[in-house]
Amino acid sequence: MSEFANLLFEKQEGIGLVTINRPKALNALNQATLEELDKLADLIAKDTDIKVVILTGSGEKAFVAGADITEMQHKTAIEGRNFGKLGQAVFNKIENLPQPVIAAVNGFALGGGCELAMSCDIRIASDRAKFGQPEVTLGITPGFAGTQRLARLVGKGRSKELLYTGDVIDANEAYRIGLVNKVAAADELMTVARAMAEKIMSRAPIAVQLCKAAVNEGLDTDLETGVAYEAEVFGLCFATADQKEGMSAFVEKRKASFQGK
Ligand code: CO8
Repeated sequence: MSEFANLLFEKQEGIGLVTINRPKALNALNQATLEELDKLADLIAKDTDIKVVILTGSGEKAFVAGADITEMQHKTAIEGRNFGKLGQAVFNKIENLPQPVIAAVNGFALGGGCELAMSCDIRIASDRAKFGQPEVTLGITPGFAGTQRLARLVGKGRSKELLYTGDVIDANEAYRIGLVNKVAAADELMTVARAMAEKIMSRAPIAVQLCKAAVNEGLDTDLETGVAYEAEVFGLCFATADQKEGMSAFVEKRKASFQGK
C-alpha cells in the first residue's frame, strides 16, 4: 500500500516499515513529505497490528539529508517559523507514537534528518551513516527540535560543539557519544533493525508501550513526577493478562507467550 508520493509504507508481520522516498533530493524533507509523515503517523498510531515501526531512507546514500534547502531558500520569517512548527509537530507525533520506533539510519542524517532520527526511540546506524546539524553553515539554527533533543541525547557540551561547528561525524563517533545505539555493516542494517524489532515484539506489548510512555513523560518533567507516573503504569500492568502469563511462565519455567492484553 502506498497512497503517498514521498513515502513508502509496508506492513511486515507486526513491523510497520516507513521509507522516506525522495532519493533524487537525498530524501530531503519538504512540506509535502512532512505532511505525509504526519498523516502516516496518525494511521500507524491507530493500527494495532503494528507493534514496532522501522523508519529508514531510500537509496544507499542518505537517510534524510535535511530539510529541503531549495524549498526553504526564499521563506520569510513567518513562513520559516511555520515550517519549523510543522516539523516539530510531526516529530513530536513520531516520538509519542504508542509503538516503539527504530531509525535504521542508512546514510546521511543531517539537519532535519538527524532531528528525525532523534525523534525515534532507538537509532541503528549503517557504518556508512553520517550525522550532523550543519544549520549554522546555512545561516540558520536547527528548527525541528535539534537543539533540544541533541542536548538531551549527548549532553550539553557535545551538543553545543556539534551545533556551533556544524561538524559531520561518522557512525562510530555517533556511537561513541551516545547518539546511536548500535552500528551495523551497511548490508546488514535492515537485518539488525528487524532483529531488534522482533526481540521487542516478543516482549509484553502493553508493558513495552508503557515503558515508552514512562520514559517520555519522565524526561519532560521532574524526577518526582516521573517516578509517580511510573508507579501508575507499573500498577496498570497488573490489570493485564500478559502480567499473569509472564509471571506464571517464570514460575512454571517455560517461555511466556504474550497476547498484548
Ligand atoms: N535539500 C534539498 N536538496 C538536497 C538536500 C537538502 N537538504 N541535500 C541534498 N540535496 C540534493 C542536492 O541539491 C542534489 O540535487 P541535484 O542533483 O538536483 O543537484 C542531490 O540532492 C544530491 O546531492 P549532492 O549532489 O549535494 O550530493 P553529494 O554526495 O555531493 O553531497 C551531502 C551529499 C553532503 C549530503 C550534500 O548534499 C549536502 O551537504 N546536503 C545538505 C545537507 C544540509 O545542510 N542539511 C541541513 C539542511 S537545513 C535543515 O535540515 C534544517 C532543519 C530545520 C528547518 C527549520 C526550518 C525553519
